Amino acid sequence: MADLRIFSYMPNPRIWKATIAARLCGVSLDLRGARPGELADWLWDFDARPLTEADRSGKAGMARQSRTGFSGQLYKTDEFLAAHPFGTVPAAFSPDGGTGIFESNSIARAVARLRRHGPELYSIDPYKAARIDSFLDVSLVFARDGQNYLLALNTGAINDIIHGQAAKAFEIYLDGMEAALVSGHGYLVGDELTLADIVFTAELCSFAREAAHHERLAAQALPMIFHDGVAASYPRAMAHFKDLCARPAFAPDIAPFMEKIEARRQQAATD
Ligand SMILES: N[C@@H](CCC(=O)N[C@@H](CS)C(=O)NCC(=O)O)C(=O)O
Repeated sequence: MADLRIFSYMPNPRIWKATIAARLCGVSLDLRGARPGELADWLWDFDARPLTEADRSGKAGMARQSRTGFSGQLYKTDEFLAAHPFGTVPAAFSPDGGTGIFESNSIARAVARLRRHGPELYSIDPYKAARIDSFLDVSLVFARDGQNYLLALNTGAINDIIHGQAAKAFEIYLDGMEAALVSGHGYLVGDELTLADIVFTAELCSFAREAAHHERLAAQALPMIFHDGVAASYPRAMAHFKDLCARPAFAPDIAPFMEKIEARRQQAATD
């Protein structure tokens, strides 16, 4: 039996926080899910699975209006909503299904706490652990602005106000990360890899998905925010990101994804 079950659409940079930590710490994960468009045809439950005809006809009460990132109805069981009161994915569960863990940063913390070997990604020193939390909190604030931006790009609701808010959020986030790396210790917290670095990497990957919408941006004469030139403004933060992306625990999730993003950026540059 796996140490933790996670239900999500895939690929999803938010679950990479957990998968990267799990590779480093010897934690076993049971990942369940499908591509984003397919999750409307799944039963959202501890025992998440594609819907059967019986699910659809016999349990209409499970159909709930989606709120963020999905349109239409999603089939969530009462048990799922008891474990996940905000009804979101990624949704993690203890092996017996008794405990729901939501918010991708908290799921990553759970993995670090379940550590069997390897690095202490969520320090045993209370001050350091709290500092890691500080980075996770600013990352969540950034993620929220990034999510608004990406959803607006997805639905075509993008405008210069939403773009401006995302650009500001990106600048504030990277300014802080650049400043944190000035100390020269090589990591965001102390001189070893922690969840702060993992979450930072995953959030930048998430934001990088704007490149998939370069045509929509171009149609409104809006520039890409996370473009190649960003490295000149934030050399430490971007070097850290690049270094982490290439590491063995990160690359299985990130390398294929960033290759596609890079191709989109090149395409945007030549369009
Ligand atoms: N901050 C959350 C974001 C989770 C979230 O917003 N999930 C959306 C998909 S992007 C969702 O599950 N929506 C379900 C619904 O609309 O009912 C995290 O990092 O886990």
